[in-house]
Amino acid sequence: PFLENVVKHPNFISGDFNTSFIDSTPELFMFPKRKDRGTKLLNYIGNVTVNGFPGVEQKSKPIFETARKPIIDTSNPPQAGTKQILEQHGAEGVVKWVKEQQGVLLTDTTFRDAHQSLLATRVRSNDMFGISKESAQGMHNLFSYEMWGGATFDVAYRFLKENPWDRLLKMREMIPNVLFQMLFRGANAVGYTNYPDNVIREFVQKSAEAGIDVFRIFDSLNWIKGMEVAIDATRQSGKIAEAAICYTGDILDDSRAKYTVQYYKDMAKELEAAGAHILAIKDMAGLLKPEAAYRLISELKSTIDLPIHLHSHDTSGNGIYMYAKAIEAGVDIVDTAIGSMAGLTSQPSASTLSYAMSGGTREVIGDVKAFEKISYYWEDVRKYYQDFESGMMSPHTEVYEHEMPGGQYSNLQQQAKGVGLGERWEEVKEMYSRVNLLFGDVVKVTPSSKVVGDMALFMVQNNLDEISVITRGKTIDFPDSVIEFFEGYIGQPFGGFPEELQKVILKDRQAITVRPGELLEPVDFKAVGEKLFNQLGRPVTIQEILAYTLYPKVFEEYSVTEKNFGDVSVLDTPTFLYGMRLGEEIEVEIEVGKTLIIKLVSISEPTHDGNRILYFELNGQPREVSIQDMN
Ligand code: 3PY
Ligand code: ZN
Repeated sequence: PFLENVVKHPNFISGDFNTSFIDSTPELFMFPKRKDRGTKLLNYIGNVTVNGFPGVEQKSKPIFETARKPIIDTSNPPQAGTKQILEQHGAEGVVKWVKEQQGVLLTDTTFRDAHQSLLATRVRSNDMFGISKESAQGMHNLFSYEMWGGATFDVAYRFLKENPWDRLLKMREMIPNVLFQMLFRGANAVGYTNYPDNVIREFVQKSAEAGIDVFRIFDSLNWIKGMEVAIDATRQSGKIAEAAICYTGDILDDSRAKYTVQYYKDMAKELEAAGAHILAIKDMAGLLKPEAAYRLISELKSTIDLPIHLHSHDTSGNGIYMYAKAIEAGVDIVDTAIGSMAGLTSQPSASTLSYAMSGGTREVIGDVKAFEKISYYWEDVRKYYQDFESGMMSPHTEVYEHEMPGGQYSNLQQQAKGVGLGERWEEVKEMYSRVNLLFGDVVKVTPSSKVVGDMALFMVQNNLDEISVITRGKTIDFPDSVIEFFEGYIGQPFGGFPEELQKVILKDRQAITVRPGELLEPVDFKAVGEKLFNQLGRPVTIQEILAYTLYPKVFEEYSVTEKNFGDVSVLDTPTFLYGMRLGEEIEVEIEVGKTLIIKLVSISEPTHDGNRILYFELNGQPREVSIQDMN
């Protein structure tokens, strides 16, 4: 009945139901006592113990050592850093300060791209919180932490069943001294399709309020129109707009004449004019070769007046040498990861680069000993996620052929396994590069890379090649993402779409050539809020409204999980992924100062209806839960 009272309330009807509405009408929000958190967690643990976790081999929970924490004193606040420069001198002040540095600055990607690229984005907030305070102390002189955005937002809700906004807010508290950076896909925000302009603006504003300082904004086709709204919104929020050029092809290879030095220089000038504070070179696949890096950075330095921030992946094994050449050419900031989360499809290692540059004219700004100490922690944590490793054991120079982004490699591999193509992974990779050429040699980064990946999987699965796609295409239902791409809803590729293929894929649909944001109706956040309110039976925040707007289905599923199991982010990762062993006892801190002690005592054989009863002790009291055995 309280729901009825709420929806009939005049303020609710007039749409004024934000928190002030809740504050002024508390009687409407007297909820029945929540099912207790302990029981919900037991249900979660019971379920994973019996049925396993998607993507994790079902077996008895391995014994993991407790992750080694570095001995770093966290009793005093950490030293002031770039965050304080932004607070005191604004975005321009940060730009000026960056330009004054003689050494090279680092962005640490361990909390975002490193695990997106090595572990299918599965690293949980709990493991990040476990090292945040030590990182703030030991790595106080970084330029930034890249710790949000890209695929982390989606994966947090979809697979980890946790709230990415909480991650941001809590880490902000623990790391108050260094800039927080997020990866923002221009008009695609942190999703896979274009969103209306008001969604982009609201997302940027709310992320800024929650603690993001640097927005690395890119467009998956290097289409500047797709970046302008986000750049403007970032400037409006008082934060740092880092506009990115996605690097593809090879500027030193005359046979790949599409993406030349001049192409990149023109784009850099346009981004400077569009209001960028910093220019990023986003080498998402690690294609930039050392001599090319020297040439590109040198030319860009003499073309624009912005600091240059280089992002790359170490898939080929050339990362450190490439960074060294870029540093020699004057790059201001480079992206690295903590050693045990670095290398291969991830970023080059911070400590390795520090030693590589030591004694030269431009040393790395950072404490190499702190990087090393923090690396032990990640070395142990990484083991929890062993089932999400890509299996890549050594440098792959073939990346120069397939051009697959580091952040996509392990994710596409999971996708391939999901559709039964795990055994044909080599073929999928080869097809990926053929699809790129079929599409006219496009920039490949989320979401355009996902389109290429989806098409590659589709072609391998259906035994199609370039010719049969064209000749039989009229009768083929192509994947939705591919159709959307050829309709122009991801933007316009440099050089246009291959016309014949476009016709085959679109059939009688019409393609657009304007910015999709100009055509999309603004989202009515109040209406979405009402809908969610009715659906969930509780007040919702603007962050939840945004999450739902980006991925309605994912958010709905997350909400159901949250309702049934509560906040599962409090569980340690081995328990979250494997459940519990018989006789095992764990401690779960559900809030500061409130710890549950959980012991799994026994598990029954399945009952006639296929349920198993799990007998626990919760803080010494017997509890049982009944779980449907899906095996
Ligand atoms: C992302 O968009 O998630 C990426 O990491 C692109 O490289
Ligand atoms: Zn990357």
